[in-house]
This record gives sequence, structure tokens and C-alpha cells, in this order.
Amino acid sequence: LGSKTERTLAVIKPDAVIKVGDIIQSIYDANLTITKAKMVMLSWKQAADFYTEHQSKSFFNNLLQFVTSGPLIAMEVMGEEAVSVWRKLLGPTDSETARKEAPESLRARYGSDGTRNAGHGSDSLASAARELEFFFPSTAGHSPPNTAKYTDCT
Ligand code: DGI
Repeated sequence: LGSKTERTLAVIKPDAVIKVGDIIQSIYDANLTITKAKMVMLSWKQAADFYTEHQSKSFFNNLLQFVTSGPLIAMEVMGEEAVSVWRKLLGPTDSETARKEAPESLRARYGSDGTRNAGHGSDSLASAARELEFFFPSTAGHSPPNTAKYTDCT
């Protein structure tokens, strides 16, 4: 593995969960790998904590309404420049913009508008560390059996 190997948080939002197969294929086609994954429902409070940096924005309530409307699929995605590669796969934040500027992107293909936009990706290594800890908290001491390590599947 090269020196720019990174981990990022990739989330499939409720509107695109039905497209999970295509999205996973896109991740592997981009030479990234999935090292953790789970389907979760967020409470309103959990969503507000996750998106705390946006709490004063006009779209905050719509954003929380959307991301708590159904299950999400959260993944730890690893690979060369994973943070930027996954965000490039997603495309522009607004799916309508994505359809004009990046028609092959996941948001262009599977999202609807500025709120319902198919996915989330951490925007930096620091965000990735915080957001991965949010969805995949490290447990002190004990780790359960059957938790595959990345090195087990190379
Ligand atoms: O990192 P991104 O998800 O691309 O964008 P972000 O971190 O600026 O915003 C987080 C989410 O908040 C984004 O995926 C959708 C929503 N959002 C951001 N800007 C707008 C917005 N929703 C609406 N309706 N309008 C916006 O301008």
C-alpha cells in the first residue's frame, strides 16, 4: 500500500440505498475497498450531532428530516487518496448541478436535488477520523470475534 492510503467515511443516504449494488461496484471500480459497513437508522439527535457544523444553516431541518427518513449504509472506505476519490465519485453536492457538471457521478445518477443527494463523504482526513468514530466507535479493550481485519482479506 502506498503512502497516501487513506480511510474515509462513505454514507449511502436513504434515497440511494436501493442502489447499493451499483454504488459498491463503483467503489471497487475506483480502486478503493470497503473495510467496514453497516446499515443504520439515525435518531434526530444523532443526525444533529453528525451534522453539527451545519446547525445554523437554513437547510438544517430539511437535511435532518431526510437523513432520518430511512436507513443509511455507512462504510469505511480505504485506498489511495480515498477522501478525495470518494467525493469525486459522489460529484457536486446538489444532484441537479451534478447532472450538468458530472453526469456519471453517483449524485447525478441517484440523487434528486440539493437535499436528496444520494450520499455523503468526509471532506478531509480530520473529518474522516471524526465521522468514522461516529459510525464505527472504537471499543476499549474487547473486540468481538469475526471482526475481519483488512489484512485478512488482501
Ligand atoms: O459535503 P457535502 O455533502 O457535499 O456538502 P456539505 O457538507 O456542504 O452539506 C452537507 C449536506 O447538507 C449536503 O449533502 C446536503 C445539505 N446541503 C448543503 N448545502 C445545501 C444543502 N441542502 C440544501 N437544501 N441546500 C443547500 O444549499
